[in-house]
Amino acid sequence: MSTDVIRFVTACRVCGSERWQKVISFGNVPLANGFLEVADSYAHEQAYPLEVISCRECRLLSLTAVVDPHVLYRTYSYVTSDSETMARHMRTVVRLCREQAGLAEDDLVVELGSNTGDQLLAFRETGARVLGVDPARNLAKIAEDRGVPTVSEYFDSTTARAVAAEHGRASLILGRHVFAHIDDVVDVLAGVHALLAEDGLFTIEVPYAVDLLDRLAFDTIYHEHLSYFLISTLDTLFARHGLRTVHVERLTVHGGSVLVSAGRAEGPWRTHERVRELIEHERCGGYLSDGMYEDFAARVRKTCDGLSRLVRDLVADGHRVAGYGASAKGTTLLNICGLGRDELEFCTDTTPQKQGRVTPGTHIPVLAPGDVRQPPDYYLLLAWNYAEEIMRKESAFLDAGGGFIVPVPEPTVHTRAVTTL
Ligand code: DWN
Ligand code: ZN
Repeated sequence: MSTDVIRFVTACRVCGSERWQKVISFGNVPLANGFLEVADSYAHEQAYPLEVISCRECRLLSLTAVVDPHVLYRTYSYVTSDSETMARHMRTVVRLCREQAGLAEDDLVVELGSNTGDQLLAFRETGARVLGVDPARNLAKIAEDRGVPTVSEYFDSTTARAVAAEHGRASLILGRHVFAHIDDVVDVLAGVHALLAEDGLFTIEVPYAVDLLDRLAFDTIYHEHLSYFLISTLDTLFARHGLRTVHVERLTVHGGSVLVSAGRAEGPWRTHERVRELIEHERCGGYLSDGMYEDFAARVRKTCDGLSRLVRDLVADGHRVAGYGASAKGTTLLNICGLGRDELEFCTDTTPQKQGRVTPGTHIPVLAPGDVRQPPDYYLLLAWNYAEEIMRKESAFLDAGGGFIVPVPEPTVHTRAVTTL
């Protein structure tokens, strides 16, 4: 482990408390998107502590180790999925944001972590002016080539001031699955204040900690995801920094997410009833107490053991198993469940940036779907968040007797004939 690129968390990034509950430790795990070129030896591959703690004051779930964002994001292999599910979701986000922020023609929409620009292209179709901000130079270049102006920087208060000076104030600042990746959230919120119009909205989509806990989506824990938020935690954060939580929508993407909007505290906004309802649900449902997190850790261990056993038994019985979707969460799942090349022949993935490489830590070859000569007997669905779409697309595989192993919340095998637990 190279320690010069990690920082260990002491004070909570939301409330400053140092009263932590230890939740779970997965040991040292490589970076979720650290796909490697094929080599004779991977001895130089780095792995970093992957350990979750919960703040006893504000119930932020946080990793203990923060990996330097330059290591994580300057070249990035995750490209926003071009799946039907995601295309539909992006249209939903446009609709919700337009309704909530009351966007008018020509209003400025700035997206943090804009990736290859798909979400902003969907906004532009509705007449908005758009600007992306993304530190990944390889992806910002693709976005620019597609006509989406993109500043290839981290979004912080300095970048925000520069953007405001050049483009004016934004009516909507959007960050889909990026806020949970940020360590210095205080500086980002200072940037929001510098860039947001007086009556604008700051809208983030983050994995919802309630879904993580309820659905046991523990494989979404990896070094990119520094924070796992409850609405009450976000509300605390926003209130401390002059923002008011206005709307919240629960969404099914990425295993359960929330789209949360905040406006300036002194602005025209009032808090929607659903925000209060969810905060109350979190309080009454035990999400603010130690027991919830102790129980989570025990359930994770049980699912991991069950999955390892299931896959190993299938292989021992002579079945061929491969991974479907070399997702970031697949890296966590395979590494912590101890599933590698002895169990999985290959992983198939549609992302050109991952194909021809091997998976982090487990070194399983990643193949383009078209390069799979002989489908396995079972696919371990590492992109389980697209289960419905993938099983529909792969109906020929199912018709031929193939099966999908869905790993969470507990391992299940789906075949044409039966679904078994
Ligand atoms: O926050 C993050 C989330 C939003 O996205 C990131 N830090 C990284 C990334 O996580 P992920 O890699 O787990 O996301 P996905 O979108 O669940 O990844 C799915 C993977 O599966 C992609 O590599 C594409 C691939 N895929 C495929 O091969 N065939 C996906 C579909 C739908 C398919 O049909
Ligand atoms: Zn806290």
